[in-house]
Amino acid sequence: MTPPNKPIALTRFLIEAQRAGHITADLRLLIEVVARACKAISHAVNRGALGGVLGDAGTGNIQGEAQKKLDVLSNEILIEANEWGGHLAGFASEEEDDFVEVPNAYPKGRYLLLFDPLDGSSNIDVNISVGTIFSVLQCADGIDKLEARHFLQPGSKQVAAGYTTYGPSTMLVLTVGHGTHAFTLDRELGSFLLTQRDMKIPEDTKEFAINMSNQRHWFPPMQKYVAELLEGKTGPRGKDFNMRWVASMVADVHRILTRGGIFIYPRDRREPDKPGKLRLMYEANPMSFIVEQAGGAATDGMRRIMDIQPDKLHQRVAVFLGSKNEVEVATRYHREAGGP
Ligand code: AHM
Ligand code: MG
Repeated sequence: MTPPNKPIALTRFLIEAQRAGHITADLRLLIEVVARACKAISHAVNRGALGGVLGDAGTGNIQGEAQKKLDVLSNEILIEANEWGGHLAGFASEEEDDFVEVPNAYPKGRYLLLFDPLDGSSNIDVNISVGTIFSVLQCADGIDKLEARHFLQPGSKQVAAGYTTYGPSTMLVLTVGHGTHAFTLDRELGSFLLTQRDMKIPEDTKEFAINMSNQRHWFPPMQKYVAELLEGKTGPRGKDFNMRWVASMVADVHRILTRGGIFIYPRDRREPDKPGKLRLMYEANPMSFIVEQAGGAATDGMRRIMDIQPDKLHQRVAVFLGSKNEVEVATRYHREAGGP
């Protein structure tokens, strides 16, 4: 028997989850392979300038964003690691125009893997934390030809979600629908060790995360909500709020999982046809699953994010997530105003 204080490895955690009936053997393999790919990405991120991986790739993605060399490399690492295992029917990535099929040379499986290979990549060149976000869905049975519509499932259908943060230490945070758990990469052993079981987000908070430079573009309910936070103790909220914004969603969400807070990327007036900046399938859904499993909440200001029926792979969404009571307050302001 392992002594109670000795952290267990991800492999053992997953085998126990399989024995408990929480995951299938294929899903276990899938998560292990994703974790292995994240170790390779962590290595590349860590090497930084020494690995010649900093800077722009000179290409753009379908959303018109410039790709960093590490965006492209991380995307390749995730696809190459997962395509041959036989557990996947296909991938969808923030860095790919369309979904990616498993090559015919390999057997096909029942899962769909969606990811943002390197989120917050504008932070790479300044040596600030970045991360990988992933989501796993099940593919409908009996499909001859994989199509984009097979991926278009609400977040409530996710069977697993996680992120890896490449910060002072590399951590993997994972849910398979039975709590949210954190693993820290032991570089000497080369394995992720369970360092926090059942993370719990405090229900109340005095900390918010938003890019304040966009304030002039916000709609009235956002203006009102944040103005009241800033009024502090003498304002209607009756307490002083602190603000943090890393501009790396994984880092901001990790802080919120650790000590509470609310993360907001609202819809604004800049691009009226796009509801917010963040992507539903690669960012908002997996983070919402992780946050809800830790006792937090996630909405788009009006609805629970995981109830949204996607109509496009690269769909964007407004995001309010974190401490349950604070997300409720922000959501109430939007509902009372009738949107957006
Ligand atoms: P990316 O996927 O292109 O890196 O964009 C997502 C990132 C999030 O990690 C972060 O919360 C947000 O963009 C920051 O946006 P901004 O620079 O507008 O503050
Ligand atoms: Mg991203």
